[in-house]
Amino acid sequence: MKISLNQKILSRNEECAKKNRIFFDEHGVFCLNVISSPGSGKTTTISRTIKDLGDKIRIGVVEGDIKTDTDAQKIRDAGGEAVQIETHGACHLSAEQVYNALKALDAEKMDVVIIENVGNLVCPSAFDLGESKRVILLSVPEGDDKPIKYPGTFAEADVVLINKIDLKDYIDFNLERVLADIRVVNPDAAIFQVSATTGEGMDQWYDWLINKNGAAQSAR
Ligand SMILES: Nc1nc2c(ncn2[C@@H]2O[C@H](COP(=O)(O)OP(=O)(O)O)[C@@H](O)[C@H]2O)c(=O)[nH]1
Ligand SMILES: [Mg+2]
Repeated sequence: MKISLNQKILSRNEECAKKNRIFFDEHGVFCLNVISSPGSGKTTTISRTIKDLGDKIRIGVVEGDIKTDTDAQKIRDAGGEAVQIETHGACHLSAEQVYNALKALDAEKMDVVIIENVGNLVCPSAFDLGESKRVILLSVPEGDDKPIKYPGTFAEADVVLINKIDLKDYIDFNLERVLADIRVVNPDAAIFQVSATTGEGMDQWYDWLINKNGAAQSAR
């Protein structure tokens, strides 16, 4: 019974993800689904990206959280447009929630829509939101064992941002191991070492975003 209910939920989600993908294609919107543990730096990375690229590309943000609109407020403080989805306990966003949020965001006016998923390294990876590309964040203080503990999540990434790289000399974090472990499950993902607070490495991420923007929306 449990398996068939899960299948129904996932196939309903898949239908709505298709609608989102059509919306993105029709409006020329490049959409990113950003997934990570709580606190690894999603909101900080998105805010800095908006501050640094806001005059080149129009970026809208869909924020997913179990409770509060604090992240949407931070995006607005950074000069971006944001709509908050409160999931009231659900550990991931669904394609339908994103579909409804896109209307509130005026997404057809955007070049890029960034979805900050609910902080969780497991559940969000099972739910296609219709995104063009998927970004997984891993921050240095979380530990270097995350790619081998959550291989399915890392396998689905188009980009892995290793954030809080400014802390690597203060924490027991084997960067070589992390890079090798990601490569085992995902030989093709672009991997960038960044610090969303100091700005280190962010230019490579921006180059990727600007070059991919508008291209291959239906790649997933
Ligand atoms: N040292 C350092 N701290 C960071 C960095 N990025 C984010 N933080 C801090 O990590 C905490 C959580 O960041 P936040 O963006 O809210 O994470 P989220 O829960 O993934 O959205 C905040 O206190 C940020 O200031 C970074 O690159 N380096
Ligand atoms: Mg956040």
